[in-house]
Amino acid sequence: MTRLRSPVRWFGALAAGIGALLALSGCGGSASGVQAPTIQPAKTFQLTDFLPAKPVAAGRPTPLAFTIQQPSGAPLTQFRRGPGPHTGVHLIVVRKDLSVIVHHHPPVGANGRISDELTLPAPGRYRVVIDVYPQVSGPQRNFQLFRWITVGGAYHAKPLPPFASTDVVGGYRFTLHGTPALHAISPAFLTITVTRPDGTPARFTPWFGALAHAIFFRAGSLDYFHTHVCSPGASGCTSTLGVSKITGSSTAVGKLTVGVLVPVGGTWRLFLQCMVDGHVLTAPFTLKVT
Ligand SMILES: [Cu+2]
Repeated sequence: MTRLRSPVRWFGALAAGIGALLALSGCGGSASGVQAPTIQPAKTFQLTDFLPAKPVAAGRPTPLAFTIQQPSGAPLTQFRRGPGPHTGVHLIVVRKDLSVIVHHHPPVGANGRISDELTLPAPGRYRVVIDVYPQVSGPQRNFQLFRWITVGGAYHAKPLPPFASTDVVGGYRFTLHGTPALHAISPAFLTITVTRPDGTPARFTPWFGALAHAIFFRAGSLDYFHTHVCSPGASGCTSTLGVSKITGSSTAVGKLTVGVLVPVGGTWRLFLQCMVDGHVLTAPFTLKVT
């Protein structure tokens, strides 16, 4: 999905280059009497008036705001709605070394302005992924827009932890069963069980429209994908990558069948997020994809 927009950007750059060449060679001037074609910049969705515009301080609440501009130039104000997770605007901020993740679904103002606040704990660069579900007719599904935020200070990258099948978060134990064999563009499933601190199976509370969110980032390039586990019978839970589709499921208390679908091989970090007993839990797993 991240790749869909690049040809458009490339065309925009090409168009700008041709425009510059025409101007340099004098072909576009009215003096010659030749009518050159007028080439407009490529029309795409883009972010405008993004905040923060400057590096921010670690550990302090920072306003984050932006408007999504439509190809027409007007702000995007209509977003998909409904009970599932594929609605509105998803804001995901990840540190370059994948040691920190923030996942919000900020509200959208009537004028399309999206305003949020986040606290980034440590210096370094953070990738902002804005996953947008517009309410538009036609085949357009969701798309992503990107920015970087810099947190001032000396950056010390944390090495990515190796694969481990168990992750304990706030006393809740996430266990990945079996050894996953994962391949790019090929849908696969991970069976993960979650138990409470007292050992009983965790009961998931729907959060942002899903029982669990599986957010995938590739180490180094920060390629991104996102799948969901929804309540049985829920709609709007399927993620699509090209012609591949995937939907997670939960058939027993404390059990998640998590869909994995990523565009390229490499080392990926899965951030599995769910709400249990009023706590939002984020369990990261390192995965190898061939
Ligand atoms: Cu999600």
